[in-house]
Amino acid sequence: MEVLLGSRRLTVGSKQLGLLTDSSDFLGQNEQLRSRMAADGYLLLRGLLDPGDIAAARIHLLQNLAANDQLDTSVSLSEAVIKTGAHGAFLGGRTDVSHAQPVLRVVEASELFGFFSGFLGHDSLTFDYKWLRVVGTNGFTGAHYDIVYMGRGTQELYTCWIPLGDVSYDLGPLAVLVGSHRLESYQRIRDTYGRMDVDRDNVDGWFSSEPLEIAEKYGGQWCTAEFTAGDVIVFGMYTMHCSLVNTSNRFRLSCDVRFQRSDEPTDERWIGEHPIGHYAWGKKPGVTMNDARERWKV
Ligand SMILES: O=C(O)CCC(=O)C(=O)O
Repeated sequence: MEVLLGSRRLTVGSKQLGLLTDSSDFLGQNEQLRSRMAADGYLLLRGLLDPGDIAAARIHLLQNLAANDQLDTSVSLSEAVIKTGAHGAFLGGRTDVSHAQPVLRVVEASELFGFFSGFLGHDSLTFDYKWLRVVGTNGFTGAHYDIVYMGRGTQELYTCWIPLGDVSYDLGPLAVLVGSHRLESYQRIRDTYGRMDVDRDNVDGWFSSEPLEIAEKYGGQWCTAEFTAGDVIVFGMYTMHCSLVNTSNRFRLSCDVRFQRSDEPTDERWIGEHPIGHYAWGKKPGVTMNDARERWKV
């Protein structure tokens, strides 16, 4: 299967783009899950969530997109075919859409709290802000560490990426740069880019929009997978990740959420009735990542 990673056309299952390892068999075995996370930087957990709940959240979102004239309604709504001229949207926040009951039932599912409480060895909490994404044709996310967006609380914070429906390769699933969180060759990136805060520093958030460039220079392997409704992938703040390019004519729907121990400090931007979010980032001309990387020598 050929896919697009940035501008590079790659074969899934190759040296440049491997397959994610499924850790679902370890569910309930928290020591094993922690070792796997320490080694790989991520956990792919298939079937953690109820596919029926995912379907209900998906329909809710699709109805909203249809009402906003974003979908080709000559085909079944469930296909999420993009209306000519319509684009993707970032529907993140604590909004009527992200906090509608069917969506909340997925992104704050008891299975997620149960998983994280076991994995973290303590009651868990989740940020009120939800990163709900509707990704259109040619849309993708560049390679980055999440710490640059949400690093003001505990560093023992985890992202959980939840596809709202099946995500085949052509829809642009998540990809992870295995090794980027622990290899010595990434130390300087962790010590420079990894200490950045986009609101404080007003630098681009993506380390690169050409993910392969990073692996070629610093090592590790990009890995991805097709996702089925109910699957999730969990990863830490220093795991470089991105998405493949959506090369289809359908929207890719997903939501990424954050979990941590409830007794650790939280990043105030993402908590509360009206999370303030990125209050400064991008509000005035900032530093490009190219300039920042030149300065950091990475
Ligand atoms: O869904 C995407 O395209 C990107 C998701 C992401 O960057 C994240 O989950 O942290």
